[in-house]
Amino acid sequence: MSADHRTRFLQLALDAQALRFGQFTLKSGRVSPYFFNAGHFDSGAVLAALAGCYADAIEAAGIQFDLLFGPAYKGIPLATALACEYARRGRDLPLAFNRKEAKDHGEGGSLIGAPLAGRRVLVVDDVITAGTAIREALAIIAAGGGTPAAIAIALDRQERVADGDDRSAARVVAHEQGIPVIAIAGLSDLLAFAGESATLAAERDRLLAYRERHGSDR
Ligand code: OMP
Repeated sequence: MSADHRTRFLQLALDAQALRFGQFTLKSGRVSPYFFNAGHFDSGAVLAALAGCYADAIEAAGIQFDLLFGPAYKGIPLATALACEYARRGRDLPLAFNRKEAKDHGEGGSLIGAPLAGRRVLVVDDVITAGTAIREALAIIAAGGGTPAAIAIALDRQERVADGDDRSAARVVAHEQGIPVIAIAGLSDLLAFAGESATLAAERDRLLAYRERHGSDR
């Protein structure tokens, strides 16, 4: 039996240097002791292993959906790898993504791939901090006539949606949209993982201090 998808994912992210420790200024302006960059899942074997982690997390959540959507740019290879993983597991799912640039010739429009209309859409993205990127993706799906079924992300940073509001961004998005947010792992899993690793003791302390300041367990 292979390890739990959380542990497999965190080890994979560290090995691929998709998960790094240091000092990083986030889109929100918060200064974080860690950063998750899904662009470092940059080979076929690594993406295939990552897709296995997404599929396990999604299966454990037991949700119903019939199309995979990868928001540009980072979500595109993630949703594509996941579609291949589902095909390997015996389920051939339609796949769609968007382009960021407007196009006025050729096939036109900002949506590429299978039509969204009338389908229950699983959004596949990398990370949620304050929820801004995922809200943009949901608006694109609604404009395409799809119905969001759930959001699958690799990492939930489990941060407060705003200073002074204790709720987590993922929880607020889930509540607003009435759909689940499924994460392969969250900051709490990263803390547990770091707690079992002698080499990550100092990082764990910095993660704990960051969670104290910006984290949410609601
Ligand atoms: P929100 O839009 O605030 O949810 O943040 C998600 C986006 O932040 C991602 O799509 C990235 O552009 C970026 N980001 C990361 O990729 N990794 C992190 O660990 C943190 C962030 C971030 O800036 O918050």
